[in-house]
Parts: sequence; C-alpha cells; structure tokens
Amino acid sequence: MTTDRSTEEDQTDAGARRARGEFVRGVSGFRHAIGDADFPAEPGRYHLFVALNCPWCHRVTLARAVLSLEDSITMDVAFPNRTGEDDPAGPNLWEFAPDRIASLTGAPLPECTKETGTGAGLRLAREIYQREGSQEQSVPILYDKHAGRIVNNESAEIIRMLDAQAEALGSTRAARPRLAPEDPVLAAEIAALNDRIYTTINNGAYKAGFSSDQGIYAAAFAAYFDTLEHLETLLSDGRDFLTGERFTEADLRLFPTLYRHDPVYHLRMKLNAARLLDYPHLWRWLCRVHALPGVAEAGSLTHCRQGYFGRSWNGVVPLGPLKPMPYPEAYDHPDLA
Ligand SMILES: N[C@@H](CCC(=O)N[C@@H](CS)C(=O)NCC(=O)O)C(=O)O
Repeated sequence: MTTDRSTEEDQTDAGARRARGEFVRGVSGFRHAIGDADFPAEPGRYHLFVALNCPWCHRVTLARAVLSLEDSITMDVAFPNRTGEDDPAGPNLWEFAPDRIASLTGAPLPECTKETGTGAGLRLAREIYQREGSQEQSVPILYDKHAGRIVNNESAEIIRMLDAQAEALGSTRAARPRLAPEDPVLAAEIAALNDRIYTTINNGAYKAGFSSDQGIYAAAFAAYFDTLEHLETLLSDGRDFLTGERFTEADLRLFPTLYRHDPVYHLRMKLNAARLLDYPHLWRWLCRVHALPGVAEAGSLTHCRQGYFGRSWNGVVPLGPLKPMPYPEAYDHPDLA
C-alpha cells in the first residue's frame, strides 16, 4: 500500500526508528466517509470529539467553523491534559472533565464538556473506541450519533468530507469557501503544499519537539524553517492566501501549527530559530486567517498552553510571550511584523 504523504507518516521501519529516538506518528484506524451508504450526509447526525490543544483537532474545528457547520455538527471538548499516573484507568488518556482545574487559570476551562455524543456519558476518549473493539485513543473522532459508530479518526479525511458534504450536512453560510476546489491545476497546487506542510511543518514540529535524537531534531528544525522561508517568499507577491485570492485547505492545514508557533512551539518544540513575527508576510497571512468568521473561536491558546506544558514541564505553564503584546491579541495586529 502506498502512503499519502500529505495525510500520514510513512510507517517503514517505524519500530526501529522509534527505538533510535525518532518520533513517528501512527496510522488512524477508522476510515469511513460521510456520504458512504452507511453514513448519509444529514444535519444533526454527526458529532466531533476534540481537544482544543491538539493541532489535528484544530483542523477539524476550523473546517466546522469556516464551513458554518457549528449548528449541525455537535462537539465535545476534552480537557487539554491527559490523565495522570494516579488515574484508575491509567495515565496519558484524553478525558472529558469539565470540572477539572487548569493549573494555568486555577479554575475549570469553560470550553471543556462532558461526553454527550454516545449517550453513555463516557469519561475517556478511549472508551469510545473500546465500544468498537479498538485500542486507539486519539482525537479527533468523527462520530455518527444515529448509528452509534465512529466514522473516521483521520483529520485530513474529516475536513475533506465536511467540505464535500457541507450543504447536505446543513451549512448555513452560502458564501462559504470551497476548501478542496475541483479545478485540477489548483488541486495539484494544494496537494503539493499539503505534502510539504504536513511533512515539515505540521508533523515536522512534533518530530523536532518529541524526538530524543539530536540529528533527527536538527533535520526537522532545518526543514521546518526552510518551509517557512519558502512560504514567506510565496506570499511576498501580495497574494492573500497560499494559492491566491481564495482560502483553501492548504491555508487551513498550515494555520494550526503557525498559530502555536510563537506562544508554544518556539519553546516547547525547540523551534527557536525565529518567531512568526520575524516573517512579515506570514504574520499578515496568520492575522488574515485569524480574522475570518469563526476562526478565532475555533481555537484556544489557553488550552494549547495548558496542554503542551503538562507533566513533562512539571505542570507549570510559561506565561509569555508578552512583547510586543500578549497572544492571541497580537493576531488582531497585522501591523506588528
Ligand atoms: N492522524 C490523526 C492524528 C491525531 C493525533 O495524533 N492526535 C493526538 C493528539 S494531538 C492523539 O490523540 N494521540 C493519541 C495519543 O496520544 O494517545 C489525525 O490527524 O487525525
């Protein structure tokens, strides 16, 4: 089977690569589609399980927002930190815990919900999978409330199906973007961008931050900043979005990583060659996307900060950056770069 390198990582020798200290992302097991015979496109039928700190979930919450599907696809939000060693079910599990206290704010996080999609009021994302005999536990999950089944747990595919079925799913905004346009030239351009952005930016950030081998980190670091330079040059001709005048899937998939770069990844993923603020065209692009309807509400830097600086950072969350101004307020200021 060939791997789509814009969707998931090549699994060749994954065990040996992990043993050498490389972070290798696994493959998602549920690959059905809305529009298949078992999963008809209907408003109100589908549900998302997400964590707002997770960048793969962020793709999906962005697609739901820009396609105006908030009223027709319901959503539950997990707490940004996983369960601890003392949890009866074990550590490292996504948990629906609206009453859990965030160390950053000293209070529960208002976006966090109970699990309302299955009707069983489950506590852990893993239990949603276990009902179908699966050992996975990742978010995002697209769930069919009518059939009581997981449709898909691969964000690249979930955003494609929301885009393709937006109208039948009950999108209320006629002027919504087409994330994956049918024009073959544009589609090829988006595919090439997706491939490079997935490998070097979206997954590349994790390869830099979660690998324990200096050489693998250094290669991921170099590839990440090479792509930022490439995208800065691409945008320097004055285009609004990566492929021209229209916001597409390529922009959507770049956004979650760059949104996290200055406030989180620069420090947590050791991607400290430069800030996004050091790239004027990319900075203005980030602010432009952030200003699109629904985008600011589809993410949360509080959840990101709380989630990325968990136990491995002693549960103490760094408070910056504060200059030239706090984030995400900075994203309302394209003039800062
Ligand atoms: N292929 C998945 C990857 C999702 C993913 O890696 N999610 C992380 C959170 S950011 C997760 O839940 N991992 C499972 C785990 O850590 O146990 C997608 O893009 O949808």
